[in-house]
Amino acid sequence: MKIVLNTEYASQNGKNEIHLGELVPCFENHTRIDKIIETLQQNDWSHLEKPNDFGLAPILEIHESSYVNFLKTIWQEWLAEGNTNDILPYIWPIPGLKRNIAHNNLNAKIGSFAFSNGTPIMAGTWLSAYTGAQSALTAMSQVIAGEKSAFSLSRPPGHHAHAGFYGGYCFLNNIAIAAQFALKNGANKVAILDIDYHHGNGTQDIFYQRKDVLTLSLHGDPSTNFPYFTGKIDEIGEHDGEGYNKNYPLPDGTDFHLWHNTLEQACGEITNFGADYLLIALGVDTFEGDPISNFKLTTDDYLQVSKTINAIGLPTVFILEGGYSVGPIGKNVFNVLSEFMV
Ligand code: Q9C
Ligand code: ZN
Repeated sequence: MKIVLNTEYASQNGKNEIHLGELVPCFENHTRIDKIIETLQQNDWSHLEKPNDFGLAPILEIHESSYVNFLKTIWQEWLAEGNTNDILPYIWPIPGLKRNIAHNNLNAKIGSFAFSNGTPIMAGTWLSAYTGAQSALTAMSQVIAGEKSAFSLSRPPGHHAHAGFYGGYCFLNNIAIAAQFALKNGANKVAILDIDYHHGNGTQDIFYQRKDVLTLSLHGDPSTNFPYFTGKIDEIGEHDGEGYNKNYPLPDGTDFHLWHNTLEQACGEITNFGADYLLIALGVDTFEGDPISNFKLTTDDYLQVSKTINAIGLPTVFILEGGYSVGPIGKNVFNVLSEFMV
């Protein structure tokens, strides 16, 4: 397998988010990747590829240009008004308020491009997110070129990002960008399997009306978990995409037995679909020690996850998403990749 490192992974360096009514240090921080790199090195895997630059075009295949422009320019606009702290949205034009995304006030504009408040923007955000998308594209291109598997080792994550707004620690939907790139480069169908603890709302929405991308997500039931407003079982896609989105919400406290049975169901769907490539939104926030989640998977359980995904037999791209228990994150990720690490 090839592992591509987002060389700008530390440039996103937010200070705080609100957690249970309190300002706390961001859970999604660079120590996550530091730890994964350390574990890879301890296991004699020190060769990390650098991302190639595919430019903006593959990003604009997925994201609205007004939104990309916002991400590129908002920090300079914020500085120009004399601000120095991270940008956090605090007002949103939800139904009932008049929606005007062309608003000139920065706070109004920021809320128009965001859906949640825990995702700070600072000087390095655009470079970090852009290079992360390039890492995903580089991993995808390796697999298109014949590698059996590749891993984009990157933060910030991507699966919560929609075509036109950010949130849930995500700015650019890396896995959607990579999937679309595969379709533009010869693939007829791709499957996206999201095993992060949280529903992949951005990915679902981006491909909701399409039948060339099967989107599947296993996650904490949105009745009690972020992102709350999406991820239910009756969200099955629409128009051409009807039947090509499947959600597997699981109850709080889910253990490996139930989680893995569900994973096998999802793998069956992928096999029936007949994809050319499989893309995995790899979050290890399903780990029993995760500070913001409550599933019960253990470090050893991820070895079996690797076997089950490998048994599908498709060329596979892994894209890092969440996982906030920093101590064990390296081993947890390493174990998911283990069957592919040849
Ligand atoms: N303030 C990913 O795992 N809310 N995103 C958490 C604590 C946001 C998770 C509540 C969770 C987003 C990629
Ligand atoms: Zn997550």
